[in-house]
Amino acid sequence: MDNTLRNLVIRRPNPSDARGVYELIRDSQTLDLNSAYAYLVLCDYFRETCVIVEVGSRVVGFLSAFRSPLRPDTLFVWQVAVAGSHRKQGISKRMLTYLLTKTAGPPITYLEATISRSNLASTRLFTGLAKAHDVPIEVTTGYQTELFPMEIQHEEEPLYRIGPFTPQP
Ligand code: 9YT
Repeated sequence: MDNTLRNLVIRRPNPSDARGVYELIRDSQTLDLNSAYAYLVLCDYFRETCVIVEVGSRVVGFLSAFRSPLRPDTLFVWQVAVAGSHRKQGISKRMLTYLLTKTAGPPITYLEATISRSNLASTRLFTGLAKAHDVPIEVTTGYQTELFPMEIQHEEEPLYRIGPFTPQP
């Protein structure tokens, strides 16, 4: 095992993490870079459903999610990012497991996320999660390219819906 994982800390974020999160997403080159302010709000108001992984003082992983206001038993996973230097070590799976097992409030019955076809890491993460928990996974239309500004030519983002998970005893 990579010895850096022994120094790995997985925790909820706080506003002081937002700069490191912004830089992680910027350097990932696979995700949509949101504003620095958006990451501040996520690390502050949405910290109960977000996860940080740090090695030493460096943010190497970030997962953002929130409960759907319309369906509180459903968690929408917004972004999952792992630094290039720390990929293929199970960090994204550990963040998702942390989210599923340590999120306060009503049990999480469904996970939803949109994943572009080029985001193979997240596709594998979510299909693997459904298989590991032996729960259904449904892929539907999600956000089509036409919903994004023409000039950015954004990939379509199919919607993945996983569940129902049975509540952990
Ligand atoms: C699960 C995940 O990382 N989805 C990414 C959605 C979108 N392309 C974004 O926010 O980067």
